[in-house]
Amino acid sequence: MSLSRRRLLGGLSAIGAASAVGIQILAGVRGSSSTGELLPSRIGLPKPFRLPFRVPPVLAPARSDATGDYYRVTQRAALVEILPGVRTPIWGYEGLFPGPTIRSVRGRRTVVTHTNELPVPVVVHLHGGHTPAGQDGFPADLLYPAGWTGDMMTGGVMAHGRRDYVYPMTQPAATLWYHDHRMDFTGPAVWRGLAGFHLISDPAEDALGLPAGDRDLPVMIADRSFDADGSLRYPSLDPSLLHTPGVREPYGSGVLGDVILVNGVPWPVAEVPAARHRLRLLNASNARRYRLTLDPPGPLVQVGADGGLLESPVAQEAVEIAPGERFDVVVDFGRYRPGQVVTMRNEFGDHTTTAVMRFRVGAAVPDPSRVPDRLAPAPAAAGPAVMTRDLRFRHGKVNGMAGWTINGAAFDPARPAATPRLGDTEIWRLSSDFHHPIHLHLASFRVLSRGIGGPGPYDQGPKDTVDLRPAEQASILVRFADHPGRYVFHCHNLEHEDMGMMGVFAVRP
Ligand SMILES: [Cu+2]
Repeated sequence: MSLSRRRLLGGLSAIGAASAVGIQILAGVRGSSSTGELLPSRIGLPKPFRLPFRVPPVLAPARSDATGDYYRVTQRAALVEILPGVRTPIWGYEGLFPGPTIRSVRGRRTVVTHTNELPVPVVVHLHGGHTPAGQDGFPADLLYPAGWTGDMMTGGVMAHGRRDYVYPMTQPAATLWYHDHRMDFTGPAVWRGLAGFHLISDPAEDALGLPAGDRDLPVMIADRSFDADGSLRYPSLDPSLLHTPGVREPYGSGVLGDVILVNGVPWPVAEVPAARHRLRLLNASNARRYRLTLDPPGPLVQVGADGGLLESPVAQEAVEIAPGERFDVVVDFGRYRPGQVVTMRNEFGDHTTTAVMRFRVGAAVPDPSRVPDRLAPAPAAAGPAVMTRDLRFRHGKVNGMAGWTINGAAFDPARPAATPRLGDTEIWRLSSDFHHPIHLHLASFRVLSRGIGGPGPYDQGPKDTVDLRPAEQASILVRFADHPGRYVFHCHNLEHEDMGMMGVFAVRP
């Protein structure tokens, strides 16, 4: 009785929000698993499963000392081949999409010196990092290109040409990623290629015996669309990405591409020996959600979530993954016979977006890996929550235009929506109108509940992004433990983020 009433009310409120903005948002949400609108490519697309899977190169440190490792990354424009025989201009870390993978070891400080050779300011955010505020990539802390003569934004910390991002790396092993986070322009900048993996390992994880080395595969899934000239198609109001933020309607609900890229390759094929592999699944799409399954069916044994290892492995039949989320899974290709083809599908897709990638299983080989029943200790008991905050993520007017709001307000870098005290534990009750994957910087959290039920099957372990579905409420338990200062939380549908759906929390020392 109460459940159906809740459902009815939830449905009504979603319709109410949509009717206020007309049919465009409804079109992006009706019967769909993502909030967004398909932007079709205007160029012939390759057949899936023709191109080899590749792993992004691992960046070597420029130098190391007793306590840390020092890296250099230049952000620059480049021409790359994504579609066979087609040149595509991108913006990339080291001119690559995805950027090079950075591998940190827990306890060793990591310093990344970023040089900006792009024609716009940039901000680097280490997504999932427990990072001091000044190093976190606050959206107004801009790194301008050297010799910049254009407008300058006030209210943030600025740098010219290059700056260091210093990461203490005191947190547990986890699959993190780094990407652009400039206020108002994150969506188009990430779409053009500014995203890469940053993996943290630690001795406790190494000792587990999980698949390692070339059986530990980062898998960045991102949808994109291509224009007739081979460029990445994106509906920016201002393609210079300098003055007017936002996208043309009907794409304000989110931009969905029709090409599924895995580590920058359309629908690739990986040759894998018949042994267990660890797949570090990352959804780096702007707005698309995926429901990933294997065909023929086989379990995706989840060992980790956004912020690190689960306490125990969980055999998932499918993985539902929203923008910003990571799922670490182990797939045992030893279950298949040599020569067999295993396809990773997206059950939320249609037409070209139902396929993700393929594995071709090779010969049986010795497999020393294992998936132990215990992966990580139970999380330290957080103190009792000192308060509960309600945060409502909804469509709304932003500067008189259709946009996205938190508790009715659009992003204002100068006005914190929350001021937790360092060390405090709080409950945040998040509610949605449409799909909103909500990401908190700085802190990992645990999902306590969804609606009147417990956490969902994809909410386990340490999280930094929770996938809210339309007209849903989730409660999360978060401890603001590591650093004081000014951080953001936001929807990781990047079009929503750019069009207002971001807030500041300031951790009081
Ligand atoms: Cu959103």
